[in-house]
Amino acid sequence: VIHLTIDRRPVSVEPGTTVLEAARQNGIHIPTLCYLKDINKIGACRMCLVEVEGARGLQTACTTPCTEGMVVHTNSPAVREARKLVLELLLSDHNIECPTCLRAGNCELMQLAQEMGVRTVPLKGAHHQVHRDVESGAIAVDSSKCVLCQRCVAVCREVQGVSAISVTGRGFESRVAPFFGVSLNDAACALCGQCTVVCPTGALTEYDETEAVWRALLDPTKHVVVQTAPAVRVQIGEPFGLPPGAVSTGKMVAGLRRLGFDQVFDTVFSADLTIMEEATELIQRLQKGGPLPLITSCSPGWVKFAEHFFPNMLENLSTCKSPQQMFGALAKTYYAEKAGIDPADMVVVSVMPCTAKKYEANRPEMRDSGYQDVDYVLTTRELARMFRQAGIDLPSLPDEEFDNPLGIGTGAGTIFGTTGGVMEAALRTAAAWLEPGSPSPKIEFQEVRGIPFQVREATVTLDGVTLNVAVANGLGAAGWLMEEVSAGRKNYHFIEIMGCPGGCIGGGGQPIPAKGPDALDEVRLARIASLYTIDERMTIRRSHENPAIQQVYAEYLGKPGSERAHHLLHTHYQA
Ligand code: HC1
Repeated sequence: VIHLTIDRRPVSVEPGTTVLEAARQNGIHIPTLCYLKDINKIGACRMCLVEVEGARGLQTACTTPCTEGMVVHTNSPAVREARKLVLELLLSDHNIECPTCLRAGNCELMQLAQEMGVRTVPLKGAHHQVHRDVESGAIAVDSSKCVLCQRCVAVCREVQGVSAISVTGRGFESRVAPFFGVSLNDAACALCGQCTVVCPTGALTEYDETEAVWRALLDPTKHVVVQTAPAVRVQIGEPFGLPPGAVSTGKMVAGLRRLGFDQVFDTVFSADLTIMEEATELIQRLQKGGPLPLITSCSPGWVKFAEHFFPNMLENLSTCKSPQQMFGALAKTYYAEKAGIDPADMVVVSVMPCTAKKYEANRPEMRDSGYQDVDYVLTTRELARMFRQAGIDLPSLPDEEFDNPLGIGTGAGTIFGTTGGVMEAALRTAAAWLEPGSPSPKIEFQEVRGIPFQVREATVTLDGVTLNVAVANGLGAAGWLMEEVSAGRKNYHFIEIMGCPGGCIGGGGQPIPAKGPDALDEVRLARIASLYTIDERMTIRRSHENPAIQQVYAEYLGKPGSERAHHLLHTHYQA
């Protein structure tokens, strides 16, 4: 144990602890900007400068290890002056059109400027060149708001294992961009949006489609329907001050009706549909001997990553479209027919915790209804902004129910939103189908739950056959797992991969925690717990028991894997 003094307070820490960690462990606040717990400790921004007695000059707390007898001052006049100067320098080259920025109200740079008492930006001089990139239609890049903290670079490399972006150029030419300065759209970027979650400013954000959705809602010739992803219901309360993971399903539905959507539907319905098709595909592949492992394909960031980096594995990906896309295809066919609406006059909007879903909706093959199946994708953050623009205070709304029939979902479809959930939902139905006489078919598969360090492995016995399964969340883990499988070092029958840490509840379009990205782990766990609670409380917890799903097969699709189901609900991938 090491003993030191921080701000005249005696403190004891384990060897290897940095001054920043020691301060945090003891409730002493040191401001940070580039620092990201366990991911980015590069001391680049100099916001965490502290005074260490006997050391030459000020030290960065995030990179300085504690030593025996050290005496640290975190709040001396020299420290405050240095931090203020650092901020003034950053702001002198920053686009300070703050009221119009998407991050207004939730910008770490602005919070720090307030904290440090910066009242003017006295330094004038040269500026970085400004580059903006919205070509992907999923993520927007604005270098005029970038502080070069490199959190985005670190998360892309260390967590996601993609390394799509880096700092290119020198001096005032420097900016964060893919190699050779190309657009994100032309890079091997998965568009997962994890960079947007850790960006402290408005330099990296979701591509905003709220105006387009407002226009559709105001167009009297359009029938506008909305679907909401499983994870959104446990995220949307957070920007309105509800605790992380607060279940806000009914209030969200009420809010969407007040925005003017004609029908408010649930992606949980089509998650159940995905299970019907995917469990059928799993059983067929098991019976025919492959190709195995079957790998889930509902996470579009993961699909894009696989297309870039593992083209040899594409035949292992389930041909099932994601629930978002199954919903769109059915909305503009089955629902349009039932409701007597011309699909040309229908607008399908999704609310997703994901930036890659915007890209998925725009993929050219996602037009099996004869139209673009999903017209607009809003992230959870965009929906929160629309609620605010409409003066809707979510917590004070009453609870309302989804519309029918595309609004009926089960517990299985709900847990799609967390890592392990798609696997568990598929196993619930596969178990029931393979063991029809079983007196108590298994519902909860605890062995595939939780956020694994890299990959969670389990064996599951169905109808006397032992299946090896694996669950990976985050593209870094996915890449590692695919290397193992490609090399033949690991053998599985079924793999679930979600592109973001924790699954969709940790997606690139999630609300950014008020406490900053270091609170993400805690927030993700709260959201996961809430999804399992919703599942536990539902009377129908298996997808094939969803009456609306039974109805859509009886009235329209025939049976799982039918020709029509294949036409509307399945897809292909491009190496
Ligand atoms: Fe997801 Fe999915 S679970 S991909 O994480 O399969 O985004 O929530 O909507 O499509 O259902 C996201 C979440 C979401 C799809 C479903």
